[in-house]
Amino acid sequence: MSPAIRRVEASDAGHFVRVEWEDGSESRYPCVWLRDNCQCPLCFLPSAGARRLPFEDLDVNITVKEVALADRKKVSVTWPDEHASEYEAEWLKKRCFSEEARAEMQAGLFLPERQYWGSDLQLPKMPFEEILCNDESAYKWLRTLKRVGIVLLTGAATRQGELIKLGHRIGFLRLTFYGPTWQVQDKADANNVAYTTGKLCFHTDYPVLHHPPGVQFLHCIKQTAAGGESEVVDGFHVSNKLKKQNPEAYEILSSTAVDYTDVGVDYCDFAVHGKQRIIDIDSRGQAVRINYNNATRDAVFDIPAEKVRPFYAALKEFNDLLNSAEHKFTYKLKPGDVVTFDNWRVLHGRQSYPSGPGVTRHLEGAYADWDVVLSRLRLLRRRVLSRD
Ligand code: OGA
Ligand code: NM2
Ligand code: ZN
Ligand code: ZN
Repeated sequence: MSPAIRRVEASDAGHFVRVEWEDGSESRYPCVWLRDNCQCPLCFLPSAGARRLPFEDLDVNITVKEVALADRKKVSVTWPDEHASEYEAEWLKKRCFSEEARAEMQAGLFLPERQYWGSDLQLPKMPFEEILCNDESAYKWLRTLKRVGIVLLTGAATRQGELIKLGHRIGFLRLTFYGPTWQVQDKADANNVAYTTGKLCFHTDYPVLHHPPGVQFLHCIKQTAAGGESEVVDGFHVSNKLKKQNPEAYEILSSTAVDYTDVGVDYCDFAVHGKQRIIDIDSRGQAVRINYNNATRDAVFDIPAEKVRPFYAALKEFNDLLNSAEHKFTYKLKPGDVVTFDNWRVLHGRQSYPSGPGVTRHLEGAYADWDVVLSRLRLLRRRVLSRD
């Protein structure tokens, strides 16, 4: 149901258009924004859903000449140069500048809701096959992945290539220097600590990249009898705890740029260097990405010597909280399991396992970007919700 308009008028010396809705509420639209977002074919290309109007042609001090209401569903504006614009009621309503309306729109676009967890995690599980062929299941998968940060898919085949199917399901995978997909197994002259039988302490993958992969998939093809258990921890939940318990440590970790390095050969040769804050925060101080891999943290450290020990002390506090029994969740992947998780939020690790003759444990891994995953989520939501 589109909302009806009761009245429109120019206000603030023609710098705003005021819309009074049928329910008595009102919205105020700045004229520069209205002119910028004229929907006429000269100013807007509907087939691309994009603006044609060059910024150079926009008068940032523009005022309306005339504003009128057409059958309570359309606002028409005439500008001083006689250019005419029309705006649908529903289009305007969605773009209302009130704090509540903006919060609602942003929540719908970016799904910021978080369900924090600790050792009590009820690991969400769904059949692999189902999310490939059923839109509702795929939608639920991605919603849960965003809200909880981890979903286990079960019943995949125990051979390579299953993650390529997941890639096609969302759109495409993220290529990195380790290849389109990569094989986690014990390798001679390993180019990464992940490719040994050693323990992997809690980490996020690839903080050396300035845009680390948002989502990670790990498909268990073969699992060792002894060892090799997986561990996960909610990095956002632990960050909140750290902020409360030790604001100084939180301040250090959320402000110090840490150098990361990764040099070697895999998909092609690489010499990657990057800088990241271990706890990345938004303008309100909330953690939005964890960038922490102790293995690739560089010996090069671009801070004054006096600040080094306080930094290590802060990291120790964070690392201890990550590893506390209260926060970490332990499980063991079975062949055919695919764990999918938010690599910006969830830190993961694995127990060591005995090095065997031959390959005793084999995971195939792949990355995706949150932009791609959220894009698929929005399209699935539209399809699923318009069905009933
Ligand atoms: C990795 C990793 C987990 C595992 O390859 O980065 O975290 O269980 N692997 O081997
Ligand atoms: N692998 C698993 O940051 C990292 O080096 C994570 C990446 C090798 C693709 C490991
Ligand atoms: Zn126009
Ligand atoms: Zn990893």
